[in-house]
Amino acid sequence: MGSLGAILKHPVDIYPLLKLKMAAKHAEKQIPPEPHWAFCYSMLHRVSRSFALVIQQLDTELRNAVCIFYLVLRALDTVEDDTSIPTDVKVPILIAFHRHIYDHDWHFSCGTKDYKVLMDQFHNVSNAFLELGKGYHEAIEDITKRMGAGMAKFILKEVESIDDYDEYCHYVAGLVGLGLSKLFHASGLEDLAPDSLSNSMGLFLQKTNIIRDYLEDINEIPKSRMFWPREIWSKYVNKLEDLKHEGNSVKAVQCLNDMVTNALIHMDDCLKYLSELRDPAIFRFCAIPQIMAIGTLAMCYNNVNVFRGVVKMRRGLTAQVLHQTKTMDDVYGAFFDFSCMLKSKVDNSDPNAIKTLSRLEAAQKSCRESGALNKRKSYIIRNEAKYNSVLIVLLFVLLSIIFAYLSANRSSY
Ligand code: IN0
Repeated sequence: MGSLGAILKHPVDIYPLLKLKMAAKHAEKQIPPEPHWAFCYSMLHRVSRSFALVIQQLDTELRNAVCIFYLVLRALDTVEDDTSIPTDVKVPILIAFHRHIYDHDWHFSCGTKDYKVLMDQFHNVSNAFLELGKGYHEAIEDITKRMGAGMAKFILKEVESIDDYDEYCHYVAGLVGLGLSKLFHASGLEDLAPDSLSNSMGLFLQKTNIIRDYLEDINEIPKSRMFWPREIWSKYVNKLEDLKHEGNSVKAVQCLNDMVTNALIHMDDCLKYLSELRDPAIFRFCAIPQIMAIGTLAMCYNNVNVFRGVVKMRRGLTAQVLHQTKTMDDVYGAFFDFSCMLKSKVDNSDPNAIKTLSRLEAAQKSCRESGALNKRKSYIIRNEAKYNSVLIVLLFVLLSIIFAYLSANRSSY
């Protein structure tokens, strides 16, 4: 549930963590009885944890389509990620993946742990896919085809320029945005969002993952995976792996801050996309990962630990985001708070300080102009202060009681 130390430091996490635990228990009980659907939903819970809970709240028909889309993409990703598959085997699989999903018994063994199970028993995913409606089939097939081709292109090519970086992120995440917008539209619950906004939603998430996962990707065995664009890192070091060496900490953090500043470009499009959603469950499904992303960027910015281990939002904060994100006002509040946190970490001597601050200020302006900030109660960072003062008062009362008790005992001797 989260370590005791973290809970004592952040007592505000206790209630959301308990609620999260209960929601997870409830979701586990809702697994459908048909074996192929049971496989898909239990797989979803195993590979995406908290995100699965948000998918679970979607309208049934759309939920099934999103669950299958998610698993198809995870499977495609497992093939792309498995550095032990030779290129001449991997490329044809990626290119033909959109056809494999129509095949009742296609499977290809690769990946590890849960992903290996997903790949070995992929026939369950195909069987469930075949039961979806035509509109969903078209959207999933089209995106899988374009993503597989894009991934194949980048197996043979490195991410050199910032344009390459945007193109790679488009294939692996921007297209997910386009696909989801098509699924929402096919469900009849939303208008079709403009492709450029859907793309930005994916880019913001994927760039955050690429920044956060630097060390994991560079240390990948048998071969490093490199997604940071040379156009950015070559300003600071000669080789991407040099960023993890302790002697290069100052340059490494400047490079990291440059990467975060690049990701911030997408904030405004994300706010626009979210503000145009109508269905409350779709809204939550889309908003929660975006808030997690800006929260993660705020943790990573100016933080040398990105090059030493894993920098993540604590579980309690994730639980808070899951339970407190209901309306667009909550999103403006969270984006505003995390932008404040980021702004307070910007050092004027950083080479990109002016650019970073202007991007953050632009996002804060949108949040302010929405009018949501004045009427909101309090969110994440402010809450913490409120609960901490309650805790200090409680501690003070407890100490006074102990003191009074000890004084009374002493006078009786
Ligand atoms: C996602 C996205 C996602 C959700 C909602 C709207 C989106 C719009 C555009 C693009 C992507 C959108 O969200 C998930 C979130 C997730 O999986 N979180 C993990 C945590 C983690 O760190 O991995 C969890 O365990 O909760 C996401 O990251 N991706 C994703 C994949 C498929 C679908 Cl259908 C939706 C992956 C990625 C690469 C960012 C697109």
